[in-house]
Amino acid sequence: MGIVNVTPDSFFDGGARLDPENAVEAARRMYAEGAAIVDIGGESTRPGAEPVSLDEELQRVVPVLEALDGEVPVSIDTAKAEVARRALDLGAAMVNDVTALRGDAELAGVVAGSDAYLCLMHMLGEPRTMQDDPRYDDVVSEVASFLEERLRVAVAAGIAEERICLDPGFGFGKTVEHNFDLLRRLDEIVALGRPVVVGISRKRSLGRILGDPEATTGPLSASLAAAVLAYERGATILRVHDVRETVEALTVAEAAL
Ligand code: 7PJ
Repeated sequence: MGIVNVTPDSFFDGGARLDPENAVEAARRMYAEGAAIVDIGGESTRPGAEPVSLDEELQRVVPVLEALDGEVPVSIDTAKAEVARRALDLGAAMVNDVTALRGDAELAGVVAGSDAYLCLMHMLGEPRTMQDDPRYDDVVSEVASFLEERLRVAVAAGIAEERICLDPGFGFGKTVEHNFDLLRRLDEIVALGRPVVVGISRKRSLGRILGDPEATTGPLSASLAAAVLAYERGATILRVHDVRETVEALTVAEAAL
């Protein structure tokens, strides 16, 4: 899954893709490089980010989806029912909701009324404050219980279980240690029985484990190591910025699995 942020404040590309043409070009390139799907998002969820209005989010993503016109399989990264509705009308195949259906009471119905896939992600707190001293007794079992509960909620709302994938939410209310506990014990998330999405690409925990306590991003090399480990431990979808390199790394990993 290639990442296309249509935001002015992405932690990784600094918002270089706010121009719809840049976003469209990035989506096409990622697809050509081997991404199965591209995740298009108009709301930044990086640590400290403020929410964006519905109008603003629609203005960011709708022109990109219109221009792609079904050319590339798309996941819409949103927690808003109206954004999801518009994106699904424009051909999106998946809804990636970092709130796991806790953000907008109408989102479950929109997904249930479509044939879209849904990604449910774990987050402790909300983006504005989630990195302020997150605490768990056992991060892996708490994330697993949360995802199990959100899966039940989604199925009860009429979304077919076969269309749902789960994501432990690396960096969303987690310390470096929490993130590495989740990667080490990813099998416990995989054991929930649904495809697991891992989004660790370029995240700050990677830069911090390399020795920079102030890092706000991580290098490609570290992202590839994490992707290969996650894949080997059972992840199905890797959400990444560097599609070509990740496809190469995973192709090598697959050949030896
Ligand atoms: C994730 C996400 C993630 C899912 C972001 C970034 C930060 N969606 N959206 N999983 N991270 N499902 O682009 O790295 O880890 S925003």
